[in-house]
Amino acid sequence: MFQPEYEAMDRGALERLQLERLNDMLTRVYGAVPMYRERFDAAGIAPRADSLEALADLPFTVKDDLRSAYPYGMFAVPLRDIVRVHSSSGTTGQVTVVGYTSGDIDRWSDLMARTLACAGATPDDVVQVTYGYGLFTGGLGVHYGAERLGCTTIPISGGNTKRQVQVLKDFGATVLACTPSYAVLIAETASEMGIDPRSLPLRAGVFGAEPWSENMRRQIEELFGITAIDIYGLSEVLGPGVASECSCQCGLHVNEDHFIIEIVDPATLRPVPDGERGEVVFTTLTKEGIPVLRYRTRDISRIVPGECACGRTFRRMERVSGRTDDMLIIRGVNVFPSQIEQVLAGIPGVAPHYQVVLTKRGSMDHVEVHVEVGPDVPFDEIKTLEALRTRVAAEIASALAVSIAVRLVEPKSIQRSEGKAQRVLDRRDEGSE
Ligand code: DLL
Repeated sequence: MFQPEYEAMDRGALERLQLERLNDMLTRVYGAVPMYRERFDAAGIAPRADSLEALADLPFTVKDDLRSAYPYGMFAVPLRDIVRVHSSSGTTGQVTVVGYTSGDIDRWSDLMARTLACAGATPDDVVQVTYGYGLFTGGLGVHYGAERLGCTTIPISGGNTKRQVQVLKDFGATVLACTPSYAVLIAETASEMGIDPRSLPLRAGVFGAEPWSENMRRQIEELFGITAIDIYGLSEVLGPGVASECSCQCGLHVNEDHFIIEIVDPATLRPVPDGERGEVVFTTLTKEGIPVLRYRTRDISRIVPGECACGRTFRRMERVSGRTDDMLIIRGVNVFPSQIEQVLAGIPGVAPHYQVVLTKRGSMDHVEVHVEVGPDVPFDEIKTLEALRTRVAAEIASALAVSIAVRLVEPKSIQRSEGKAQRVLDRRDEGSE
């Protein structure tokens, strides 16, 4: 552990620390952020919590609040105290901007050092940081953590996949940090270059920034011969470093000394009991630049009940199955792309590249999953292909309890991403098929 004095803290002491930090945070946002002051005043409530349970009665923050305050309206300190800005990827609309004080950068570095240590990294490791550097939080976030832990850090950023492979090999990287979909592309590219990905010195990967399934994890572990660790975070709350798996791979420990996690029912917005799925909500306790109170992430997860064998006392959240924005409702059944991925990644003959394509057929929405066949499947053998298509459709129908049209497509025809993969393609406004 990087900071056992916090990571393995007694729960009672941790909750006292959370409450103290929560009240400090409430005082700060009430004093400095007009939106919060107005919200508390309008509701006639004081910016105080007498217990952690009282948090459930305080106002939420949503992405639109940050958009309305674009760019700096929700900062809680003067701009001269902000030493860095980042912004969210803007996949669901206008980007949002977040600011960090030097204290925030310092704490973020510690949290990312924790994350890497949680994944089993030590100062002896060589970390290849393939997340994008720039406004995206992934690159610089992992970078500062790797340096804080004392690892040898390779700041290669994303892209130029052949070079990634060459550097992995020549610089002897032992830990790879990138999105899981990019990890698959790196493995494929290595094979095309005549380099067996299993022959690389890599021993672990810290993958995140997009939803991925357990079967995809096993595939990546198999492709490279490594331990693949899930890391989670979002720019509005910090960036990476909010929660991460340990080597038990049984849920992501939330850094509860810096964030309070709640899981709420997206319909009633009331907290659900531990173990039940719902929308993840975070309150930052120590962020100075842009603290957020009860930020609704739109990510779906649940608290994993019980204690973890690793000795960390921070509660765990289950891997995020998807975002409410990406959830499809197909004939009344809620479906996340990651559930489709889980099925596909378990079927031999199909590659781990897929897209869910939405179109219009007359006035009806039509959903079709496009799945790449593996390189070893003869794409011109109609019978073989039809048998594979039928199997994929049947396995999806049995796992998801709803049937979805499946189209097999040629190897390499689905667009690859060097960052977050686009799993849902909405073509409904391109006219009827
Ligand atoms: O993706 C921060 C990050 C960078 C996390 C590198 C992990 C590694 P944003 O661009 O603001 O920040 O996107 C945040 O990405 O709300 C989730 O929907 C999704 N996401 C992030 N990590 C995971 C994960 C970064 N491990 C949004 N599993 C979040 C599933 C994830 N979804």
